[in-house]
Parts: sequence; C-alpha cells; structure tokens
Amino acid sequence: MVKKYLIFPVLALLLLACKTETIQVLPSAEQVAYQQMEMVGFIHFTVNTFTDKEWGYGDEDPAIFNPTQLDAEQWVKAAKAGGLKQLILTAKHHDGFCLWPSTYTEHSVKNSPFRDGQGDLVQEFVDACRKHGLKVGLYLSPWDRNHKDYGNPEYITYYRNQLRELLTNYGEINEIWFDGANGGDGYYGGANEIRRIDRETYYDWPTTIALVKELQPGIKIFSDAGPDIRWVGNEHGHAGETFWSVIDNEKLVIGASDSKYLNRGDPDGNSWIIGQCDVSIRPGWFYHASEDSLVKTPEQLMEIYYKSVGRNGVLLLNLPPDRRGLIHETDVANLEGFKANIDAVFAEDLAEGASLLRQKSKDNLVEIIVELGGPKRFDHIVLGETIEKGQRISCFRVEAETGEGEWTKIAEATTIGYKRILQVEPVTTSRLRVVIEASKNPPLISEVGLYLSGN
Ligand code: FUL
Repeated sequence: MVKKYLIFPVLALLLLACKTETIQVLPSAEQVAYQQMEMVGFIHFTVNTFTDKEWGYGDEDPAIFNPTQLDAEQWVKAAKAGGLKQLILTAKHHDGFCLWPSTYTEHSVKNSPFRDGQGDLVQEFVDACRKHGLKVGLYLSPWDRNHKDYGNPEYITYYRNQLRELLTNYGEINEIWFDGANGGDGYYGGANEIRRIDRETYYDWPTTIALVKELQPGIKIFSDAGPDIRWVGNEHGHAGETFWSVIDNEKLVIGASDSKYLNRGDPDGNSWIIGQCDVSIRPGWFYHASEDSLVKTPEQLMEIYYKSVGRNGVLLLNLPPDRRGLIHETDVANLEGFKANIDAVFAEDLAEGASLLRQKSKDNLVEIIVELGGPKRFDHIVLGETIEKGQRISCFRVEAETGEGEWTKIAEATTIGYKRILQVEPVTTSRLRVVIEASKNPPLISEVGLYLSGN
C-alpha cells in the first residue's frame, strides 16, 4: 500500500512530467520528404494563354488552343535550372478546358489543333518530368465555368471521374492542387449565369480526399485547408515572420479559411500541414506578352526565397509558358540568375566542422554554443529544427562573442521549423550562441549554418 505521504510527491512528479512533455504534433515521413524539396514550380497553361486572360469564362473554343512549338522538356529544364524539384501543371483551370483527352467532356485538347487533336499534354508533361527527375503534381480546379452541371450534385461526380482519370492513368503523382476560387459567373454549358455554391458542403471534400488517397496513397493534397499542404494566405510567396507548420484543421475550410491564420499557423493546433508559398514569376499566373518586361528579377526572387524557404515554407514558383508553348527566354534567364544567387550565398558553410555544445544558460534557458575554431565573418545564419520530432521553438536569439566573455545580440526571431534563414549585419567572431527563450518541449536543433554573401 502506498503511504499517504508518498502520494503527493508522486502526483507532483507526474504533473511535472505532463507539463514538460506536452503532446507534440508530428509530420508524416511523406511530409518531411516534401518539405526537403524546398522549392517546387507551377505551370499555368490553358486557353487563357491564347485569350490573354487570367480567368477564362468557360466559353472558349478549343480551336484556339494551338501551341506550335510546345516542348514540356524545355519547361522541366528551366525549372531544374532554377533549382525546383517538382512541377505542378494546371490540368484544368477555372475555364474547364482539359489538357488531357478526358472521356467525360468534349472541352479538351482532343478538339484542338494541338497535335492534330491526338495530343495529351498531361502525358507529355509527366513524361518530361520523369525523364529529368522532377516530381509530378497536378492542378484540377474545383470551379468549372464550362460545365453545365456546375453547382449541382452531378458535377461532383464529373469532378471525381476526372480525378480518377488523372490519378490512375499517369503513374505516381506527388501532389494534387485544389485551389480555393469557387463559384460566380460563367458559361455553364450556355446558361451564362451566376452560380453560387456553399463552400462548406458543396464539394463534400472528405469523400473526395478519401478517393484521392485511395488512388494514390503517397500523394500530398494541397488546399487552403490541407490536409497535407496548405496555402499561406497570400500570392506573394511570403510565409509569416512567425510561421508554424502546425495548425488547427477544425478552423480551416477549403476555399474559406482565414488568410491571416494560414499565414501564421498555430502552435496549439492539431495537424501538421506544410505551408506552401505560391507566387508567379510574372504579375499574372498565365503568360501575357504585355508582362515580358515585368518578369521578377533574380534579386526579387531571392527576396521571396528568404520569405518562403527562409521562414519554414516551401516555395511554389509559377512559370507560365507562352503561346509557342515555351517558357520565355527572360523567365529562364532570371530563374538561372536566381539559382546562381542561392548557390553563391550558400556556397561555403563557415560553421562546417564547428563543435556544438548544448548547455543551460545562467537563467536556465537551453543554449547552443558554436565554437568556430577561429574568427569567421558571416552575414547569414541558417537554423533548423529536427522536425521529425515536431516544431517546438517559439522564441530565440543569436549572440556573437565580440570580446572576452562579452556577448552581443545579432539576431532574434520567433519560429525556426525546418529552416530559418536570418540575414544579419556582417559580423566576425569565433564563438556564437543560440539561446532558446521559449519552446513547447525541449528544443531540438538539427542545423546551424553560417554564410557570407559577399554583398
Ligand atoms: C487561384 C486561381 O484563381 C488563380 O488563377 C491561380 O490558379 C492561383 C494559383 O490559384 O485560386
């Protein structure tokens, strides 16, 4: 029998244990592998490319879809030159035109001059990606301004039939992209009217998500409510300054989530949903000749890189092919310049071979001392958490030893996650310390890197 006076210390210990090790939401192995890609790409291409629009109305004649020099391998080579590890093709955008010869509609490449109506652009795309070692993703717009049944239950059957085609006939698909634009005016089989849907109920997403996972068990589903990858609430490619991969999925609705919440995440959430930062290399998602002078420069892309990959997000960069069916020369050149910039900044890790010592600071915080073995000058600090064990850190600072026993704060921030890149004023030091000021559970740092950009 436990003596009464022993019960209290035992209870107190149990309570303490609960307090120090709270439940930690973890990513799946598939999500970790996805995050490690860091940068992926989008290909927005459809009838809009030929009508100069961003959103087709749904009444476009398939005959206008006529890329004369289309070369999916050129897209893939451009993406690879920019460091992207996967491409996602708009198999169907809001206009409803299908880039593959779907058996469920006439509104597709089969009624276009492309490859004399015998073409299958999804197949060409998939083949090109696989040939050059890129993962494949597909975008199938839930909103369809062409289909006569949009807004009625019959359309949901049509949509799922199309998913079945895409997810069974083209081998392994790494990601499926469900955008959040939903309902409004359109052609709708000639009705030319406005159709509104209830975003919460119309699509019956749980059934569709189960179907997708049944057809492709390893696939990652993107939407602004996940379940695997989520929108970050803007189309500038910027994750929040504080950015949690964890979020509460009960607060999310596909097509109707709070963008501020998505942009920050929630350390008390119940789900790990990777943040994906989408942005186009041009102002529009589709190619417009009028935007040839507005392609983002390598420097602008670098800024986006810091605010996406550098804040624990995955960058999704759109490269829209032109009317030839090729990615424009300027876009290719700027992508190459972007990758060259990344390679130049992160060429040499000055913390390579440094010894790391984990200890308690005077005020009982965890700190990591980095002994550099001699003075090193740097202006970038890269930190990473062991995300397999969850995202834990919510506040930290970095200090450099600037004199005997004299420490100067050079950076401070909130979250780290898979990767945090901090740009700092150039500093020279032999010792550095990362002080973890707040963390959900004991902090686990997996990476400390130091780099000098030369800028
Ligand atoms: C949005 C769409 O409305 C845009 O046209 C674009 O495809 C973007 C990536 O997603 O929801």
